[in-house]
Amino acid sequence: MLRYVTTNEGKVREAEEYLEEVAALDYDYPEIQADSLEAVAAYGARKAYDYAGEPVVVDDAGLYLEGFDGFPGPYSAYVEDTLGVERVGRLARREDATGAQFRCVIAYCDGDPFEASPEPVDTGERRGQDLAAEDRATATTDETVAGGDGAEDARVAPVKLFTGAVPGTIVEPRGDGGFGYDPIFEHDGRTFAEMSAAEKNAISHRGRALAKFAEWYQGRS
Ligand code: ITT
Repeated sequence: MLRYVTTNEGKVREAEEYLEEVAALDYDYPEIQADSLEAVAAYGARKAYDYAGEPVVVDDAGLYLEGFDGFPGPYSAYVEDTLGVERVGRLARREDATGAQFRCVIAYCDGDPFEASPEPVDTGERRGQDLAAEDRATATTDETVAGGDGAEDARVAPVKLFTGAVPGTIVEPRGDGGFGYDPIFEHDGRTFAEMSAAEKNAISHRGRALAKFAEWYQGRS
């Protein structure tokens, strides 16, 4: 059984629309401090696989404010907990920095190596390289195999990554749906919190990453 590893029920609801046989695993995997979602997700997927012993998906996402050089990005959860969504929204609007993007990275790990597409799976051989830099370099590809995370203990199992992004504008909060930053993130005239889960999924960062993952995973199983 595929496990969607998250403490966030909103993510599970969205994932269920794409994946037939998936069960949530409420495991708070350690999140490393890194400047890419890829590194955080890859590390988390290896840790979660070690913990669960069955195929896992870890999903790391963030809000990137263009006028703030991508802040809060991989620190989005911390910023939501400390500042809160409304203040982030006010800050962005006050600074006229309302251009934004949501990004999502899905990391899959089942302990096995993958078909080498588009590049070889990582193994211990890549130890010692500047893996964080590699993660940054691969951040723009749609589908890649993660290099790692800079930590020694969770680097052995191969991880496959799928990414999705969606552009939007930061607005005053509207809507009751979704979660996290959804009420302040407008895309095509509506905030994500004003959309149904299906509508959000059809265009969202997570939906795009999940669609790529689901297609690949079907071919694999
Ligand atoms: P897990 O790590 O347990 O999966 P989380 O909510 O901490 O749960 P992330 O680290 O991926 O998940 O999320 C980073 C932040 O971005 C967090 O504040 C989320 O609420 C927010 N976020 C993630 N996806 C989002 C989405 O689709 N819409 C709005 N906010 C989102």
